[in-house]
Amino acid sequence: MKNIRRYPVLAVILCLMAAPGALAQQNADWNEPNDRQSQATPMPLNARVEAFISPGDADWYRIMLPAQGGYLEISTGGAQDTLLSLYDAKGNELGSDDDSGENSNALLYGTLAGGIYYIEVSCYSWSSGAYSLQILALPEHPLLSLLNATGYTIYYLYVRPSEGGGWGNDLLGYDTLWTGNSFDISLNGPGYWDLMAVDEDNDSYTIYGLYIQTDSSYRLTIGDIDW
Ligand SMILES: [Ca+2]
Ligand SMILES: [Ca+2]
Ligand SMILES: [Ca+2]
Repeated sequence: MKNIRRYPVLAVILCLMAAPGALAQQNADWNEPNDRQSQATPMPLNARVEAFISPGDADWYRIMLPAQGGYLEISTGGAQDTLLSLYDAKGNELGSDDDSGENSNALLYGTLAGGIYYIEVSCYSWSSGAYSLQILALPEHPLLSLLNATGYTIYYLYVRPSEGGGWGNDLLGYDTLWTGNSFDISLNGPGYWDLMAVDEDNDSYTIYGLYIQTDSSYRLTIGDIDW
């Protein structure tokens, strides 16, 4: 009898401990029902939504790109192992990703024409949990403003994508970049970029893996010199 009496007390305590978390998780996805393209939640650009996913769940979102199109970066965040797929207005899959983002998060990016697109978030693991979805519209040609703070005149300047490829042509051409002056480099898309400068003494300065999303600046100092 003593044991039987204890169970209800124990059960009540367990419920009190478990219920707030479970309720908060179930209520976390205000976008449901959104399991199909026709139920997709409209989402503005440059926005972030917090939602909840379980195995078997699919969360659809709808975005609209202005007529001129643009460069989009779509990513998930949080501890869940998510998958991302992108579809055009007719439902053709344009791309999908599993783990290119942070940890097990998904990341899709690229230049898209104007129009309506659909994003599907699904779950790769057997656990349920919260995630965030972020949609960033980025400039197709972000400007990197390089300030020469080395104390020396720069004669040659090169840029290349960090993922590979040659340095290409000297961006300065017949010009030189005096110390204290800036030079704007138009990059061929957001992403990781390497930069190399050569000064009047033929000393070089190389910066690897600058992550440029939007117009940015970099201050090149003597500390960047290659030894
Ligand atoms: Ca959901
Ligand atoms: Ca859903
Ligand atoms: Ca993943």
